Amino acid sequence: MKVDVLLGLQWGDEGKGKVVDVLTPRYDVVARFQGGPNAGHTLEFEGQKYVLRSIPSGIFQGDKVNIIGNGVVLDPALFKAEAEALEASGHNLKERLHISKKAHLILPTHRILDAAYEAAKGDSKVGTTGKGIGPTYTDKVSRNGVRVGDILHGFDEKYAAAKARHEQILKSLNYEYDLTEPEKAWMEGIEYLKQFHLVDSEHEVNNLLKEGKSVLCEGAQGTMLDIDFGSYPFVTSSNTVCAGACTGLGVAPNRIGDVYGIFKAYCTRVGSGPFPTELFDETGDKICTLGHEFGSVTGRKRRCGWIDLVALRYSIMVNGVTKLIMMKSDVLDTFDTIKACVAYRLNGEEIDYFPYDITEGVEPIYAELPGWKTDMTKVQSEDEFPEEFNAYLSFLEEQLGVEIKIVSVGPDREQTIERY
Ligand code: 2SA
Ligand code: MG
Repeated sequence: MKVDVLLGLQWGDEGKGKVVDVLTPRYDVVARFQGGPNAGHTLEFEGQKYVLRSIPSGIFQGDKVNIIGNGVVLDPALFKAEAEALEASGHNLKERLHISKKAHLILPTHRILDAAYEAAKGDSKVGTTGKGIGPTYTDKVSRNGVRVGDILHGFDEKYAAAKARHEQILKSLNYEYDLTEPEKAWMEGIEYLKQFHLVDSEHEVNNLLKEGKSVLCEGAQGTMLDIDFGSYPFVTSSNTVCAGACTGLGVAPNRIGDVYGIFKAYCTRVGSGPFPTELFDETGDKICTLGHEFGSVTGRKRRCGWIDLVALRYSIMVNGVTKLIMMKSDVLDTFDTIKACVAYRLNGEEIDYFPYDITEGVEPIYAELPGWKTDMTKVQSEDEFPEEFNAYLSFLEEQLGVEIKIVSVGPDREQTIERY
């Protein structure tokens, strides 16, 4: 069996939570491979809204195995809060959620370090989610991390050593903090975590594949936030691209099957960093309002702009996307004209590829398409698509070179149309 991967192709918040929830019934296993509580996957069904941060979206379907892979960073306190809320709404987690012993723990001091580093950056802040993501991955790579498996053996010493190191750094930064409450909640989280199946997830995933089980990997954030290929340094600290599923879960590259690439019919970004198609006018505000573009983790207003096909082509390339999924096209239902950035003008020269640096001198070149002016939220099948909407889809497919297989026309599970 193959492992399919679902990824965001823009700067996160493409609507992965919803799609994963639509796709999960087709898989036996759903796994997360990178990121941590900086993700916030919103799912809406039967009138209820849920936000998942660290737990895979397969948790809502009774019979799935859900895996938190080694590439994920886990905050036990936030995990406990998230898991208990799900348990309270009737979802049994303890049997169905398996956590890699190799996943790294976000310590209370990692969160404080995240804030301290941001404060020290002044005007060049990354605008992180403040969840301690960067410092935790830093410790992982510098071989100082504390892993989930450590809670079963020699934990106290490892924790104390890491904490002491962090406190030294915080002291040198003259950063004031109070660890009492966060540490108490965190230790409760550690005890709670012990009730779960802590596993060698690379063995588990490969054994499940051998048994003929199908696996869906659920990416968090987006390709443009990838530590290697994103708009560095305004990125997150993990590999959000498809290859991250291999390293973050222990599946070999030749095991990868379909790569689903999700994008919004427009573009958003939270936090700092370049965004060539960003709109600072009424159109941008209109997209923000109609699209409810506020972060699910920090509540921050998202920056909005037109779709950027130069960046999308780049994302499709580095991920090897085989199927595209377009989200939130209904947000554009009332627009007379819809713009799509097809090339950049970089220092006076027209380019159609994604350049090394997009911080300065990049100007979008737009194609304009007529809007469909139809309430798409009621549409139930592809046959009902207005002519202009079909023309928009064909235009995107031609520009991107991959077929758009799923179109979402509203927040509910039901408002998802498959194309053949
Ligand atoms: P961090 O906290 O170190 O990862 O922040 C670094 C940058 O990455 C951005 N970032 C995000 N941007 C958009 N969405 C994010 N999470 C989604 C959400 C979930 C998703 O909040 O709904 O789509 O997976 C996310 N996480 C990190 C952040 O703004 C910084 O620019
Ligand atoms: Mg989101």
